[in-house]
Amino acid sequence: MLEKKLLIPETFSADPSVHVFNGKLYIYPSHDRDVELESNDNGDQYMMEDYHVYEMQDTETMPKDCGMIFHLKDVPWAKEQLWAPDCAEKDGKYYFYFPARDKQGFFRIGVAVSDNPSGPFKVEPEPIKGSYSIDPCCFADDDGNYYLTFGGIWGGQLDKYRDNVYNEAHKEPAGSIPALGGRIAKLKPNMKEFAETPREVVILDKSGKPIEGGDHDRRYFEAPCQFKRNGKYYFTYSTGDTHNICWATSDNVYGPYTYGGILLKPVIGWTNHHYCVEFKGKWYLFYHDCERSKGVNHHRDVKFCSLHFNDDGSIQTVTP
Ligand code: FUB
Repeated sequence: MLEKKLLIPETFSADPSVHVFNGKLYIYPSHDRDVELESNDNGDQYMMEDYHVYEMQDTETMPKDCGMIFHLKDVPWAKEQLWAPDCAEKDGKYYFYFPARDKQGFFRIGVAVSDNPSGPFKVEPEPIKGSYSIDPCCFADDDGNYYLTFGGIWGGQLDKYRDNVYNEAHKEPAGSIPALGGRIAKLKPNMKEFAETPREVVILDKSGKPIEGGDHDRRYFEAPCQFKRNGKYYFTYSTGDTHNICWATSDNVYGPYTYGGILLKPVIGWTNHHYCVEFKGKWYLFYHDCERSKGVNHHRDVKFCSLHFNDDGSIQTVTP
């Protein structure tokens, strides 16, 4: 059984996004570098320089490294920090979304395109116009529309934005002020541009009030994942400094989403990042931890385990 085992022992890997393409699982993780770097709250230790893609025949067979997707030097607009990516398929083409700091130090989201889930991918010369912050997740709705959700506070810079405009003076809301939400924008049919101005993904508590900025156990921090099950939209995310992965649901892709509970409790290491995927009728949770590196935050390893839903659609909490 590979559940909760090291999947990519030859290197460090993090931030898995996972898709079923052509009947196989494809893992698109970040590639943590085996170098010594000092950790801080800005995430300066996450100095990743390339991406690899991994193909997994089934949940019993170790993934195969299909090679490098691209290197930082292949991205003309990017300066550093290739953080959590995602990939989506449309009409036989594969679109790989990734964040990086541009030459001015602002996170933007780029796209690379391939005819094959394992590449080779060709990087678009410019980031997506109007994109900012980190952690893109591309959700394919069953009506043929695709949406990009994204955003992360602190090192990911989302707390500096209001109404999609950057201002250095802005801070993460505190106390009873509503927390910031992730962002969502429908993609144009070309999958390389936003079809609309990004909107905020509001998360409400069960009484219908927005989750407060001071509620660090439940407020949105980073790492969005969106999926649909039995007609319900799920929005799952990390709470950052309290290290939970939480889940929320809505009848509308844009939200508001109602907070449901904790999906994954804190793992070893600061960051908690995940992806929920259905494969051959069963649901799986891919995540990372720093068990092997004994808590070195930028030496993470991708793992997975089964994910269980209750009859009412609620998710059973996973304890790593
Ligand atoms: O890997 C760098 C950053 O750490 C990701 O973008 C976040 O989600 C967190 O896992």
